[in-house]
Amino acid sequence: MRTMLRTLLAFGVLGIPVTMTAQSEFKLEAQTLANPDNEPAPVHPIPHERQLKWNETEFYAFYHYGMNTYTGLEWGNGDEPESGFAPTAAPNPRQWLEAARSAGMKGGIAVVKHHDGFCLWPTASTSHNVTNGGNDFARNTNIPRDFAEAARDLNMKYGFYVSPWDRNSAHYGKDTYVKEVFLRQCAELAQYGTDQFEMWFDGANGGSGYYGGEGGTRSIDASTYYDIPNLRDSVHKVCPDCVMWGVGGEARWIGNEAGWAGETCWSMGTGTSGNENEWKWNPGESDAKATNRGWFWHDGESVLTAERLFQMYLETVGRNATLILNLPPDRSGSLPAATVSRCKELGDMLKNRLGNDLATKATVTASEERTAGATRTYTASNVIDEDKDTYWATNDGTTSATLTFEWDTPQTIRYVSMMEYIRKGQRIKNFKIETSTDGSNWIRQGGNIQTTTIGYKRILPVNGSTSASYGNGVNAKYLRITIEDSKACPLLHTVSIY
Ligand code: FUL
Repeated sequence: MRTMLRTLLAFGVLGIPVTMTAQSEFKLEAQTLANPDNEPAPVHPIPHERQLKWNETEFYAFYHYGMNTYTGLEWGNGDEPESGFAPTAAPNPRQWLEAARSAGMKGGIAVVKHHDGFCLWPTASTSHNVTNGGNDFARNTNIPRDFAEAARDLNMKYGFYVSPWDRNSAHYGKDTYVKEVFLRQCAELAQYGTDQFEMWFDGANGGSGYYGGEGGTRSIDASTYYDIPNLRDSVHKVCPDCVMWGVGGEARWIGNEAGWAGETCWSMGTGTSGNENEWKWNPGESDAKATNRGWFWHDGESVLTAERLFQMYLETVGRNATLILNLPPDRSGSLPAATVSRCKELGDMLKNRLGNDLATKATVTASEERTAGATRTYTASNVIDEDKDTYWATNDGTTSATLTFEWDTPQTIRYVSMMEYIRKGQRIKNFKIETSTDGSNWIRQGGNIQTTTIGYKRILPVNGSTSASYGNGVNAKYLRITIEDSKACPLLHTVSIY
């Protein structure tokens, strides 16, 4: 561990600038004149490999736990005595992650330092940490260590939320904070596992605080203050798959904390809808609460219904964003029983509603299939072969086309899920979905929902509502997806029908 830390510090996390190559790179693909596989050219920007892997995590948990759990605050001022952190039992990150897994989540991000500056691991960067906590459970707490171990054991993804804003530190607002406190903390956290998938840096930056007793208000310019290019490159050298969220510049905030993305949602640009013309790959993540009070646990709070959480899922994961759903541990350091059972209920609902893929039982045809290459085909059936690396494509120049699914017997259909092969850029700009019982009369489905973008994943409820309950579904022997407009030939790797 010592050696790793030395290595990390040596390559720049403590201030030696390194080159700014880490985020959403221009990836120059080897252009061979021959192109023996007849692969379509990418439409830039394209995601970095780590952004692709991050997208595949889709749905994961957020755990806000720390000093605020014991004070009842949402934003501690930074002057809370360390003795106030006093879990009534040993904090149990494994229990947190097991609940998430039962909800169908693939990982989680644990808050290990919030704006109050209290660190949930024994750090050398400040005395405001667990080792000075109020009881033995506190003093033995090491959330990054236990969280990473549990995640690995459960085969889940994991990462940490470390607040750049620190209302406790006397250094905040000065250069010394970045070099001696913040970057050092990130370097320490990187030691807890090179397989982290995301580091979370919230956008709350500067304001009033304790600041080592001096008090007052300190403000910074987040775009320059935190030495982000250095931090990003340094973390990537140790944790190559770790997406730096928010100020880190590799994935974006979806623009609200209510669990929805725009019906149109590009993986470029900012906010709920993104922007199809932006140069940088910047996919959306939606952070939302599963409970009805704050991010941290509060006495008397309740958990949202499984129906409401399912709606959030459809409006985020189903709209080309990821969903990070907050599950707050209580004062015992575990999730309350009500949260655990709601997670299971949600997981069962997801399995029941989005678990039995009817597309795999259909015959699929396309209006056009790209000419095969030496080792690749682009047939319609690639969208149901359960292989994300094979895809259906049209020839260059064809930007509208249809994919038709036909079953031997009529099916009851409620949701259609589509995934673009975004490795070559997000392309589709307009599509529609229709069903038919006879193959000649077609009814457009999806109500008034905008059917513009698809991206990493798009799930369209055929009844046009993400909030209405499950419903009776639509009876169909045929389902047709028409790509009406695309930046270049459309590429779909998977279509699922439920
Ligand atoms: C925000 C913070 O200010 C909130 O307390 C919370 O952690 C949320 C997820 O991010 O920026």
